[in-house]
Amino acid sequence: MVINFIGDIHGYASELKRLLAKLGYKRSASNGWTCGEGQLVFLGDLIDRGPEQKETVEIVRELSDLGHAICLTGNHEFNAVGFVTERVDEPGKYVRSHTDNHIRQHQGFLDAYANDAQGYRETLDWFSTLPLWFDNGQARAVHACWNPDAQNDLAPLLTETQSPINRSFYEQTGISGSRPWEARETLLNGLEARLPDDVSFEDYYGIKRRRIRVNWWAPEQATFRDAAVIDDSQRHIIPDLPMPDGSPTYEGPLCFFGHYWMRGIPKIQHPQAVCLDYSVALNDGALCAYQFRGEKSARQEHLVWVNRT
Ligand SMILES: [Mn+2]
Repeated sequence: MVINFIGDIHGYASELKRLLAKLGYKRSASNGWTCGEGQLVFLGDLIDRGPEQKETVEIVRELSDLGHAICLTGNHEFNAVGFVTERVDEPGKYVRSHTDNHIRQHQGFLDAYANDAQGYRETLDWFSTLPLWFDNGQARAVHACWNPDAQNDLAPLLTETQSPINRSFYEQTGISGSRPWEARETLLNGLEARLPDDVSFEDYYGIKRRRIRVNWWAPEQATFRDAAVIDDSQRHIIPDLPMPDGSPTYEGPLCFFGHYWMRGIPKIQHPQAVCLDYSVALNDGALCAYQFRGEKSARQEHLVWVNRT
């Protein structure tokens, strides 16, 4: 059994086609898809940022419809649906608010479907069915964070295959501060921890922060500084204070995730938890996959990637 897990694409369809070709998947106009070994699992974030968002969606959707692929939802697919889903707690507002910043982040996607209202509707309908995580007993995947508590909290809103039962998933997880909202944030945007009262730091952009993104997979992180997901060049700005509840460590079957904008040459950082997001939307980024063949620990030689062109 082979499962090819594929990281965040963000509208870079050319890189996706090159990566798929490396994995043995190629499409010709006359014969359709020639497929590689096994199955594909996309880790979400197909859209926003890149120049070929519609084509990216079309490729992944076609492979899914043919039964070759499963596509998980990322925070960007959730937000695309949330952008047109009215809030039940504040009618007239949307689950993904229409701030200038949110519109700017999403404009490329809206533009891609500007002359295709039907395609836009069908794409959002498809996004709204995408599962939140994958687990076949030997390997697991989620967009940002594997978290059983959050998964239990969302279970009433999901089918047996972890897809939203209907739009109520988007409504309930769109109620700010609710348990479903927190759970969905954890799975799709990652785990965060609040710094002690009165403690804050200024991030790279000079914005005052009271929370850090927690590295939920690495073992033995005693302090906020150790546990923060941040480039090592910036790590010194995080307070070096103990985390009162300790930090989580991932144990279990091999788990694949994206979301975290890793930089540099793709590498296995933890034997059980593998990030496949290597920032293809940046000039020096890469689109990365992992070929899982049933092994218990991740192997560097199973990583496959293409660099941005
Ligand atoms: Mn993401």
